[in-house]
Amino acid sequence: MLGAAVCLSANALAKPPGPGGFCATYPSAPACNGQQPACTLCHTAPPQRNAYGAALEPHLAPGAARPLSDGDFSMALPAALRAVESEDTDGDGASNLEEIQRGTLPADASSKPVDSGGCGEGQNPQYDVCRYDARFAYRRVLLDFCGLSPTYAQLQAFAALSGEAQRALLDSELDRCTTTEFWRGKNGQLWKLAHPKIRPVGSLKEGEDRGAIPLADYYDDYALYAYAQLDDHDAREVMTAKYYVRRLTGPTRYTRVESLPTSQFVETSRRAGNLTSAWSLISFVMFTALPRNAAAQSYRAYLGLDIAKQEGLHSVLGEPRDYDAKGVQAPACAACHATLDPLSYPFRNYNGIAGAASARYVPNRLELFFSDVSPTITQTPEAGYLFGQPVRDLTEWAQVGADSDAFAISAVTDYWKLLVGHAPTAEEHEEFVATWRRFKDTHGYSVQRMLHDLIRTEAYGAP
Ligand SMILES: [Ca+2]
Ligand SMILES: [Ca+2]
Repeated sequence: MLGAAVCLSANALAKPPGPGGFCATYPSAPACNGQQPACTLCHTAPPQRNAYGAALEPHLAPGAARPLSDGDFSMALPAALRAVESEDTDGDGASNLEEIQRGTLPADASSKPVDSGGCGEGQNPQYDVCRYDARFAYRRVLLDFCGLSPTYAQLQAFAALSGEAQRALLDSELDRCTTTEFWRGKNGQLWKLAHPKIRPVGSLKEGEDRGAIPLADYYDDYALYAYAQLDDHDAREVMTAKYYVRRLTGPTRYTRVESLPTSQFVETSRRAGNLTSAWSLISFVMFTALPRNAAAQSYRAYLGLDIAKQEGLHSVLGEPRDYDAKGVQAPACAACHATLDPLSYPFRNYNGIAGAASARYVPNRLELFFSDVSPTITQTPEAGYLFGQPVRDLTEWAQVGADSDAFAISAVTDYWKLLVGHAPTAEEHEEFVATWRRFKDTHGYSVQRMLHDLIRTEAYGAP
């Protein structure tokens, strides 16, 4: 999708109000975990419906002329959802309602609720199966955070402790291990979490480990990411920081600095953490007039929403305006671009690759460098929309994003995948929601405190 239009292959549209109407009807469904279900709940790719979407269709305002307006669709959706609750659309033995409530897919027979059977006593003499097992958690903590298995003597000593002493040792070992190079050092666990957000390219690396065509030093991006995850710092600052972070070695430390004059060039008032790092602008804006790729990458990396997978669509009325004449008003494109284009406008003055003006905020950038792209390109506003909410520029975009549930869900999901081993399942839904809510509402976005919660979950500590 590099700068190009995101177009769907079909000739009509999914209904933007669909996910919202679904969550209004089933607010406690796992798919509505503080965000909205993907369009794939009802569609293969919009507008083609999957089996569940097809079962709903005849119940949507039967007899009314097609296509339904968004308003008529919204009115008719709750009754249609209820009308097919008792059906088993995919024939997997679980009703649609049961699947919705338990977080499985009503149009996919391979996704169905599993009863956590086999949790009786004596199934596994080594571990307390189906219940939190502190010895299992202890082994995991040392492996996941220190990169070492406990010795036999350590395990014996742990087993001899009281339950309370075991919990205290788990906490202190977590704190000790997160100071190791394995966790926080170059290419350590935190850096691995950052890879898909930063998307490094060795040949373009400037500075340490310089590549053949050095364009920007993305180790600055790793440093800010790691800093925001450590030591009770506020994890949101990966998106909102107006400062930079320097990495010191032997052992690795991260320290906040107000500027990095040889590698970062956006003035303080225009900074939005890693969204405006030199590397993000060089590699995601590149040569494009309207930086859709930078917006989509930021949305995916920090808010967990992938527009190419129909996630996080919040259509803005009257959009897309197609200021750069890419043809995004074609029906098959408009479904995504009504979200993506207004998401991209706040990037309009952030320059990618352009000689001495590279990786800088340039007022009137489109007027100066891109006026020949289309007759209307210079009308592109700097104000845009995130989650359907107006934002005046990229710093506000970043703040609204960082404060959203989507940010907390995405940040905790990263650690859940790393530590539990997979994205939260339907069975883990309650523990997962409790963990991200406490991260947001109780822990002040401290990853360190959230990790102490996470190692206490059954998802982590039940063998
Ligand atoms: Ca079913
Ligand atoms: Ca199913």
